[in-house]
Amino acid sequence: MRSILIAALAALLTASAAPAQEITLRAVSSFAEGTEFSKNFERFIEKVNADGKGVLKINYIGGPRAVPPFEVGNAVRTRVVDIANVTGAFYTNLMPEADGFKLNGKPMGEQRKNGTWEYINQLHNQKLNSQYLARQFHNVPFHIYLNKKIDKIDFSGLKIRVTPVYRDVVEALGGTPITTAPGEVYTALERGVVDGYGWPVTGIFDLGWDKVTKFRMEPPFYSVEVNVLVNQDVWNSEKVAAIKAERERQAAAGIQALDFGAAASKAFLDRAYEVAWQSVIKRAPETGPKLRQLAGN
Ligand code: 173
Repeated sequence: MRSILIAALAALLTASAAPAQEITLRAVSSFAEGTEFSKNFERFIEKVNADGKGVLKINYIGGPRAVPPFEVGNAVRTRVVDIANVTGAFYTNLMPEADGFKLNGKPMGEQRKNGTWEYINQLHNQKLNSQYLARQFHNVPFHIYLNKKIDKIDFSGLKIRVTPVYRDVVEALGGTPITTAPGEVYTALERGVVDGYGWPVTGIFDLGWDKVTKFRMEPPFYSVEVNVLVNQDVWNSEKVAAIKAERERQAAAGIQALDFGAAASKAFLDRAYEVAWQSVIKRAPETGPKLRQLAGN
């Protein structure tokens, strides 16, 4: 994940040499501020804001008080926010298959190599109008935590707080699933509205759940996934901004643009493609025509 974040940052910083206007992006997390599953994201924002001074500023609106967790996916889709820290389990309404990400525990390096990242990125492009910038948390499993002792793995008669992550398995083992956002877990436990809950192995102390939890059922299962998503229009416009900044930098360095107008420009481009394709096809008559056909010009 680190390398892609740095690459993204570097791309954004390309614009830094020009006195371009500072870009401000709005960010939210689907998890409470300062807690386990927001911390990485918050560190990323701090780093971008430190390194990107004058170029790019991420305005961190905050956690679920800003946007309810189950609405964060839609907020990034519609550009209500520009960047979001959110688990796939919270946007299964828009992308049912997001529920499958927890079942892939391979390291991200491998997921990038074997095409998983690319496929999941395409799904985000299509269904969430967003770029799948990074998946965080490798090797962090989930557990079912309980306040009633069970003597075998059977949830009959138990009401268990779930998200889509745990719903199927809780139901399959006889439990009654009750879906809540993380922010409602403490009260639900305190009032006995639920007898247990699903949550990762890490993070229960952040919101004081240790005070209302008696048992952690073994074994751990699945793999936590929390994603950094960037609205696709924002992602694309960063490239436009970087190009604009470079042109401004050249102008500031005294390099003048020689523009001959629309007709001459079009004639030049047609010629440039035609002669280059002819040259390629002459040297590679077997493969060149196919390349040209695929390029569509
Ligand atoms: O709220 C949840 O229990 C949940 O689905 C989740 C997913 C990833 C990280 C932390 C919690």
